[in-house]
Amino acid sequence: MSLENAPENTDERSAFYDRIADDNFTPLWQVLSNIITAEPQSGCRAHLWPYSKAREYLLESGQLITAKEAERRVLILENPGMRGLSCITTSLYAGLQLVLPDEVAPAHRHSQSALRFVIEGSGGHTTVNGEKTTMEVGDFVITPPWAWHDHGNKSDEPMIWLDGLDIPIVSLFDTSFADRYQEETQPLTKPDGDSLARYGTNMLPVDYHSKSIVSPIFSYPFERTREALEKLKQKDEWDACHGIKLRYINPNDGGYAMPTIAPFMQLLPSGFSTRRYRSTDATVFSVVEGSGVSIINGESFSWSPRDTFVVPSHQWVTHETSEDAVLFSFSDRVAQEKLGLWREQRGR
Ligand code: 1HN
Repeated sequence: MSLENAPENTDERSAFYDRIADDNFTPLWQVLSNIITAEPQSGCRAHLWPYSKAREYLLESGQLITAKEAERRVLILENPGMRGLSCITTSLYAGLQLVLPDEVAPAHRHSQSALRFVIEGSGGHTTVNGEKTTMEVGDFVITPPWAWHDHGNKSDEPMIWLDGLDIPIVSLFDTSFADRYQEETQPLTKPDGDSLARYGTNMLPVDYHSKSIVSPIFSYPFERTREALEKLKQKDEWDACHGIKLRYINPNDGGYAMPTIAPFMQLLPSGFSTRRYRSTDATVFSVVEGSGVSIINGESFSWSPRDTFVVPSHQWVTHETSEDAVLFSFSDRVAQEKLGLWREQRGR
């Protein structure tokens, strides 16, 4: 079922539309079928950004500008169907960030939430609300809305990570605020690993009762996530569409770790072919281990470690692997669920 197309035009109607347009009125019946569609009509297109190319461009940008001058030295992964809009899906932003040895990305804060997913390097760090977190490949790190954050790299290798932000969502609501810290970096007020020890060991401090919608854990180390997936592989009751898929949670309530972005990690065992699946949350994938092929809306995308690819809303997808593959992903599913909008469909 779809809504009817616009009614026929007559000279009399056209004259009326023109006349009321001057006073900022528009007849709904002329636009109804464009604004209420039977299915999602998105500009968002499936796409894959190979890491070899991304890395080359990032390192080249490292010769052109410092992290400090750029504020954040990031190459935006711009959806080919929405160029110029600084987004990877209609509702989310993604980019790849480079911090070179001894560089600092200065402290600031904004109302947008951010996640970091570490792709290359070891021993770089990000400081969030007075707590420093060391970054290792595969770690998932949160910057909550309005939290002071700065990044650094005291190692002798480049650090590269994927940034995911809810920039288009915040724009939609016209709620963007940002602020620069008075110094380049913020003071450390907690020991490293404090929040992980306090909130991230399946225990909570006695008398802790936070209802915060952002997880109090800043960093979810890859090591633990990987171990969990490996353990779950032993019992071969895998989801036909997702293989073994876990979501990162907020220990306050078991909900998603962030209020606007839902993060996941999944393992697709070697030789696994997923059943067709689609959902309304356009999803960004970052390949951690293994290689495979995803068929998105009939188009084939071959991926290998460190590549990024995006699956648009409501497009059928299947994944196929010839070795164990580990995929990190994120989408706006958490926001859609809260708003009663999220849908999924499993094919045969
Ligand atoms: C930001 O603050 C970071 O803190 C990265 O690393 C990317 C893109 C737009 C706006 C703020 C960061 C960003 C950003």
